Amino acid sequence: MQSTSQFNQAQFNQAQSNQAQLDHARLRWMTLGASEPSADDGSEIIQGLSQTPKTLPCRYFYDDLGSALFEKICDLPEYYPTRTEQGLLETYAAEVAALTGSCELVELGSGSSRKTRLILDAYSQLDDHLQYCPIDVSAGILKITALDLLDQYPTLRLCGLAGTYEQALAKLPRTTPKNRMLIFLGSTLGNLNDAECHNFLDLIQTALQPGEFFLLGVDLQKPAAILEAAYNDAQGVTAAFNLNILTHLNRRFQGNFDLSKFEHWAFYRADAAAGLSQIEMHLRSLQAQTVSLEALNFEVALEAGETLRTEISRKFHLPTLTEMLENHAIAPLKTWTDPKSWFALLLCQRQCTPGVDCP
Ligand code: AVI
Repeated sequence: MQSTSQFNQAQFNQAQSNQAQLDHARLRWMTLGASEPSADDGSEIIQGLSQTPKTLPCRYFYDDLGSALFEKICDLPEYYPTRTEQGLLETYAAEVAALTGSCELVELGSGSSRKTRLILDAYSQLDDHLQYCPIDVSAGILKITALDLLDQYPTLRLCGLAGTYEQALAKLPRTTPKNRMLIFLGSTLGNLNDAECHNFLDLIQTALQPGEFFLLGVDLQKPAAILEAAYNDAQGVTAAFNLNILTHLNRRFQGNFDLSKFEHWAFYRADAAAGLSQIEMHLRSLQAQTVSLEALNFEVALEAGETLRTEISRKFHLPTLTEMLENHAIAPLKTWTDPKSWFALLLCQRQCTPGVDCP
């Protein structure tokens, strides 16, 4: 997922009114891709709804309400990933910093700054002039985080990049001779399919020089009952989050999805032969219906019981993940897991590629 992170409407409004403060002396700001064709032109939606099985891009979860619902999910008793990763960072962030030494920190999908602060605190011990570059598609959210962090860390220099990972990684300025560390937490890697994952790791490989670092948080394979509970919480927050994608599409593309005609469905698909180990979230059509998205001049017919897949959330097997990273010249230096081995934090280092960036 391209995280739009976890903020509510009030914080978003505050960010808008904080616009004037953006000329802060320690802040550099870049809005990327304003002149490029929008990734939000609806073509991916038409494509997803025209294929079998039908799919929707999971980034449409994250309008303001979706982001607030995701924040709630992170605190649910059944949703263990956020608190488990946070525990790993509380315990090991200082060790990560000691292993890499002082670095320029670049966070992809900067998300809630709760986890970021643990990393900044650890690197502040090594460096009086920390440089932190958060990247997020939501400029409003990024501004809130930026101004908040600049307040809290009096010597921090911050470089906010509002845009997609692709845009930001391609244009990331080198402003310091320090090593770079790219940070990608929350197991958002799991929301990418194989091809997307491959493209994403290509970008990481290109954005790092040999010897530089990649800090990655991933959710691991575990019994189906634990996984399915995490995506079918008792309070129904995940169901509301899933259904909200339809509200977002209705607003964004003048659609007429009727939420009462869909139900949330999440299950774990483990198929060793197909190399699949993933939670799938779907919306099941409760009756035969035709839905239109007027702004896209598009109609889709759904059968009773047919589903729209809204998200995959892959659950990783560490040796397989290591192989995939190594295929992109990114080698894990050290991996930490929690006592139940539910979640992993990997500190990786960019290797040189013979013939490309080393002899
Ligand atoms: C953002 N992403 C890593 C979450 C996940 O677990 O795949 C999104 C989510 N979907 C349902 N609950 C949480």
